[in-house]
Amino acid sequence: MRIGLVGKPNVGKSTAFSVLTETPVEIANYPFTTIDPNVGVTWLPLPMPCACAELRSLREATGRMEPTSVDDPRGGSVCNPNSGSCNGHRRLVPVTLVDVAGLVPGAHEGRGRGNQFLSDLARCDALLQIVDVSGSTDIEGNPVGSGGSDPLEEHRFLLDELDAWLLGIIRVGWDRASRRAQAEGERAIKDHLLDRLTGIGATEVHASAGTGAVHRNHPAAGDPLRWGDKELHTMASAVRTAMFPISVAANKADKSADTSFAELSSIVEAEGGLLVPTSAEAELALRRASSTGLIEYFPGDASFEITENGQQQLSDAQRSALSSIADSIGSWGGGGLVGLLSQVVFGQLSRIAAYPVQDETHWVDGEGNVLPDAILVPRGTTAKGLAYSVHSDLGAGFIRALDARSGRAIGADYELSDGDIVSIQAKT
Ligand SMILES: Nc1nc2c(ncn2[C@@H]2O[C@H](COP(=O)(O)OP(=O)(O)OP(=O)(O)O)[C@@H](O)[C@H]2O)c(=O)[nH]1
Ligand SMILES: [Mg+2]
Repeated sequence: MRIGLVGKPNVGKSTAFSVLTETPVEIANYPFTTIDPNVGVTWLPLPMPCACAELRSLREATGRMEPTSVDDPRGGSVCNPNSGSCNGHRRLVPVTLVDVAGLVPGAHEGRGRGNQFLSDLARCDALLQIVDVSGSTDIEGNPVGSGGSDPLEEHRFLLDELDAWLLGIIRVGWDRASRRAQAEGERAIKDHLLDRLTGIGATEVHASAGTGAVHRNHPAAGDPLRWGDKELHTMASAVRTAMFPISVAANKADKSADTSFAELSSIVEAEGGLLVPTSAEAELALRRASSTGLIEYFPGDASFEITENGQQQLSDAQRSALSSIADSIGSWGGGGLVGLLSQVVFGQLSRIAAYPVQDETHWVDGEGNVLPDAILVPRGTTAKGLAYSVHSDLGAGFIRALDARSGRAIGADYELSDGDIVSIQAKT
């Protein structure tokens, strides 16, 4: 799972990246602070309790385990995650984030830093656009105090630049492809799209979305040899929508009088995305207070606990500043940056979790680690598809799988449910 943080310069992309990955990166109030992309990992809690909760109940019910004691540092969790962690059956899974350089209108014509860096977004499953709703920066990210760019315009031009980027890639070799389509039919067009776009993550589904949109929107377009700018633009735009679903963080909401953003919200929702008001800067303050042990805070929550350490060290002013930050995140709704990202991954991208195990009786791997992996896969993924996402050899040698809860055999085409625990048997 890979998500790109995009937007015009100076909106808070790197601040959001820093909040989510807990990695310090360069943040400054001028455009193009970031040039080379920052890549890091954020940890998202699964919406459902970890499957280790069931294992624990089972063990308790059969007298093999005492009920969780109040001082259990793991809050009852009994799994051994290979990556991430699990506390109180709150299982964290990794999501890769890419924070790229800012994009300005006309980037596809070489303005600003051009659109070369968009290839940094290759293979992203979705994009999160950070929009500055405070009006403190113009469309190119220059600080202006107030009356800065319009959030709607900021969103629209970003889509246009992404379309122009894809269009530029698709145009290369188009004449030849459209001639080939005369003999070979539309397959030649899809092959062309795949040739040109596989490197950035396109698949058959995206190629079909592109050609399908031309037929829908230009029924009189005729054969591809006659497709012109309009048709190619429609195709690029449809490929973009399919490849890079977009949601929006209405950032710097702390400096905005109105935090409803109804118009931008409905535009984003019409495209299948969502919008959440955020303050990356405020969340960074909460994260820092939490990582230095002054408060205990779950990202996205509207409240936090002050630790003993914090009781001694935080001044009244600091306490009330932190409280008002948490209150704002609560009053805006949506759970801040983590809440937004969770809705993108589990809602918009409909990812579900599957737990591959080697031993279906004890739910362990070869080394005895309990439920070592929680893998995110798209809803609709089959048992064989899961095998492939664990390892290509496991997919290629797939014989059958077992549902570890029931012990029943499941075939290659079995569609996984959220939280399935699966043991895969394969030829080695
Ligand atoms: N008030 C306010 N300021 C913010 C917020 N998020 C970021 N900032 C400030 O906005 C400025 C730009 O932040 P960056 O994270 O560097 O922005 P960027 O989008 O990565 O910028 P480029 O790398 O130049 O494209 C910095 O001064 C941040 O402190 C926010 O939520 N509220
Ligand atoms: Mg930056």
